[in-house]
Order: sequence, then C-alpha cells, then structure tokens
Amino acid sequence: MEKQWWKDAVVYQIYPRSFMDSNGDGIGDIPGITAKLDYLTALGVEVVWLSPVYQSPNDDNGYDISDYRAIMDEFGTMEDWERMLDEMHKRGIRLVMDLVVNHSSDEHPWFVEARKSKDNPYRDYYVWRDGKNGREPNNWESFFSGSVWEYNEPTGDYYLHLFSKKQPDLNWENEKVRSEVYELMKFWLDKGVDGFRMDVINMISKVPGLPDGNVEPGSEYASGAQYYMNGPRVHEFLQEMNEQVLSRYDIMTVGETGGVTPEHGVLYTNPERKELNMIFQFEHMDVDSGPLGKWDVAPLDLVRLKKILAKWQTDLHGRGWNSLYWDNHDQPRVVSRFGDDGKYRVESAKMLATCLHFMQGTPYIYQGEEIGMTNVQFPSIEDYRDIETINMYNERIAKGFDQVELMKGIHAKSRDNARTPMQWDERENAGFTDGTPWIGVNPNYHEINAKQAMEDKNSIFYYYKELIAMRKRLPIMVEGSFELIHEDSTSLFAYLRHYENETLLVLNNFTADELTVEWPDSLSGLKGERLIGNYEDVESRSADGETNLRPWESIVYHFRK
Ligand code: TEU
Ligand code: CA
Repeated sequence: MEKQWWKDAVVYQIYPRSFMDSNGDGIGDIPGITAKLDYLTALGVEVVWLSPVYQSPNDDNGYDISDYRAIMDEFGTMEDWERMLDEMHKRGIRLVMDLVVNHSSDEHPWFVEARKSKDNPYRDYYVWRDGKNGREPNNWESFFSGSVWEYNEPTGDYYLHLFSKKQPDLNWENEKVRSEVYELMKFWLDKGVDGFRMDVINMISKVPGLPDGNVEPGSEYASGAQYYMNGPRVHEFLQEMNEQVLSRYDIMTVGETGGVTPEHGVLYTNPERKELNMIFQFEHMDVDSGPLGKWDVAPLDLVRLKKILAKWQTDLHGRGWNSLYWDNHDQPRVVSRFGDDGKYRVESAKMLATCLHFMQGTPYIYQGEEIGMTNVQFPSIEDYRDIETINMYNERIAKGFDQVELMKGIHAKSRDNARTPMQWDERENAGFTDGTPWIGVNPNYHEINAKQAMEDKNSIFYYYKELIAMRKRLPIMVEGSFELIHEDSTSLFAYLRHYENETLLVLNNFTADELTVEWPDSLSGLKGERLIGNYEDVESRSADGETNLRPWESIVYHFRK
C-alpha cells in the first residue's frame, strides 16, 4: 500500500475566482494561481484543493458545471491549467480538484437534451416527477431558498435541484450517469491530478419515492435532508467508484458530507471499507446557529464545540480519518467568527490555528486564513454576489423580515465573507487585480495582506508555516490519540495527545480574560518542554503543574515519560 501521504500533509484551499487576477478583468484565474505558487511554497504547502475551474455559467461560481472536461473561459485555457499543474508538481505540490457530480449545470448538454422530451436518451440522467395537486412533487426546500423542484414546460413535469434551479440533480440510480462520472474522473486523473474533494457526495443517493418531509410551523417547505443525505445506496456507489477509479491511482479523496455524525464518518473513511480517505463534517459549524438556522446568529458555545470535536477525534481514532478545518469558501472567516478580529486578531488567529492543527487529522487552510483575513461588512445587499445570500435576502424581505437584522446575519454568516479577494499587498484592490474586482475587496487590506505578513517574522503566516513544518517532525501530531481535559470550561479548550511515551498538552484560551490552568495529575512531576505558543515572551508563564494564560493565549507543551 502506498504511503498515505495525505496523513501528514496540510491542504491549502484556493477559491480561484478570488485568488489572483492575471489579466485585469477583475476575476481570479489560473495563470494568477501559477504566478503565486512560490508564496505557497514559502508557506510550506504540499497539497492544494482547487475549487471548480470547469466550464460553468457561474450561477453558483463554478459549482454548476456545463462541461466537465473544459476550463471555464474566465479562468483561462486547458494549456494554462496544464502549466499550473506542471509548476505545482515541480514544487512538490499535489493538486486535488473539486468533483461536483451530485448535480450539473442546466446548461450541460446532458440536461439541454434531457429536458427536450420524455423519451430523450438523456432524460434519465436527471430526476423528473409529475406535480401533485397542482403543486411541486414534494415539499423539500432548496439550500438556495424555495422549492427543490422546477417546472419544465416541454415535458410538463418537474426536475429536482437541491441547490439552484440551474443545478439539476444527476440521477445516480442510472448506471449510465455513474459510468459517465467515472470516465470524467479518469480524464483528470490521467492528466496527473492527485485527488478529489467531492461536493455534497453524501447526497447522491435519495430515498425512493422522495417522500415529503415534516413542514416546520410557519414554514412553507420542509427539510428533505433525511431523505437525501446518507441515502440507502450511498456506500454502494462510493465502493463502486473506489473499485472502478479511486483504487487505481495513488490519490487522496475527501468527501463533503453535511449532516453526518461520527458513526457515518467511520463508514465513509474506514480504510477497510474502500470508500473515501476522509470527509468534511459540519457539526462544529453549527455551534453559533440559533434555532432558526445559520442566519440566526448565536454566540459561540465553546463547551458544545469542544465536545463535538472531541467526539470526532475519539470516534475516528484508529477507525477512520478526520479533516480539520475552520474556514472554507462557504464559511465566514474564523478569526471573526470564533476569535477576535479587533484588538487580539493576531493572537486569536494563531490560537485558533494551534487548536486545530494539534488535533488528529489532515488540516485545511483556506486562502487568507494564514494571514488572518476577516469577515467583511458590505453596507448593501447590492455588494453581495453569493446566490445563497441573495436568494435568502430576497425571500425574507418579501416575507417582511427586518432589513437591518438581515444584514447583521449576512455580515456574520454570508459565504461572501470568504470570497472577497485575497489580500496580497497595500496596492489598490490589495494587488488582486488591476481591473474592477468582481466583488469588493475588504477595506482592511492596507493592514492585512500577504506582503506585510511575510515581512513580519511574528506574523500569523510564519506561525502557520511552523505548524505545517512541525507536522512533519512530530509523529505524535499525526498518530497520537486525543483526550479532552477541562471539558466543562467555557473559556479554555485544552486537550492531550498521547503517542508511545510522549504526551502533548495543548492549551487554548478562547477569551480575552486571563486564565490559570491546572495541569492534569497524569503530568505532575514531569518537565514539559514548550513546543510553540502565540506570545513571544512565555518563559515566566508557567510553573510545573499550572500555566497562566493571557488573552487568547495558546501554548503547547511536549512531555516524554
Ligand atoms: O456546499 C454544500 C452545502 O451544503 C453548502 O451550501 C452549505 O450547506 C452552505 O453553504 C452553508 O450555509 C457545496 C459547495 O461547497 C458550495 O459552495 C455549493 O454552493 C454547493 O455544494 C452546491 O454545489
Ligand atoms: Ca482574470
């Protein structure tokens, strides 16, 4: 069995539209990525997850694919892509592409054909149902507001789209669809791609009959998630994909799987089951959502966050593999969300990085996280671009929701918080483009940018660089078991890692208050070596057996018995 290279690697996610514009059209592109590879090398990155760059009408910024074997015009040419891959491989950087096959674009030739008539050869590539009593076939709500069904005039029935109406769900019950997907995967793997991140891959199997969900009081629709997440054939499909494709290449796979528990996580990632290497779970991404969901912003419940992450650590140890992330292109920026993006921005960003990277699993860094980029607060909905945000806003304004309250929720949780252009330097538009950017640049780019970070040896950038390098030097970071301590503390996220005769004590102060932390009895009498911390002058900070933590302070001690 090849060495599982993805176990001690750190993955850097690039959202191409917002990373670097090389030709002045205000849109990030592939030559722009190639131009910035030395920056990734300086950080110590060895794997890149690249959000979709395939041909797309950009209804959902590339997560609506109209040609799986062509590069989006705005991003460049196939030659640009091949040059980028070659330059990555020259630098020892592996490329993981984004596989979006739960749905295609409605402009994909398959769907253009399928919608023409009920006897079209491509009809069963998608999911069609007749309306019921003059209404949609069932009461499921789309992730992007409204019904998951769109009426199709030429055939007089409806097609399913869990996301936008321009993202029709592919019918995975149809083996022709599955073989088309496996062929397109091989097309990219044979070009040298080193793996896939699989978009909403646990939604590809739906419960037959597509039953109605339970409508919440006051809602028009129901969540159908129980009928399309982790469905009856999802493991069969993934094992078939593994047998037909994945097992034939030395690659990494990570499934994006909303709505999973650690029990599901073991089923998807246990190597003996030959499905995926790891998954993105979302339980820790709901700890600041109120009863009405993500836009109903609640304060961070640290105890709940700790218990969720601890359960994922312990349940998958030796039985599967975790991804570790705070940020991605769908989530608000973690330093604003769980840290302090004001006075203690640098300390809290480094603390959050420490807390994440010392757990067991493969860490993911989202573009800009390594320099502590923050959420943005655009004044008007007109400044936003994300279909999820805009559809929610329009739907709720029409229902009479308060506009000011809606903007507060958008400032806290919109996906566009992650999609403002990468901040390279203090030049206009943060050096992202010479043109007009497709979305506004965060006005704080004068203070927060990669150039400034690389000139400051105490920057968040160099702290991430050290965390990445440590993972290569310390087997305990990769292999060690996890033990949560002080679990009921509402200020401290502290845990131990155990491996052979070694122990790590990882202390993270999630508040601006000073904390005194008692070490666990198991460490009493042992001399801990300080491995890393986010304050420079720490020597006086700890006497054996206890540590005084400053605001947002992180310290990691290494013990050898
Ligand atoms: O995201 C799946 C998904 O469920 C997200 O939309 C998430 O639930 C939401 O953003 C949280 O509020 C994947 C991609 O990451 C996302 O960018 C796409 O919009 C979506 O699938 C459809 O392809
Ligand atoms: Ca461009």
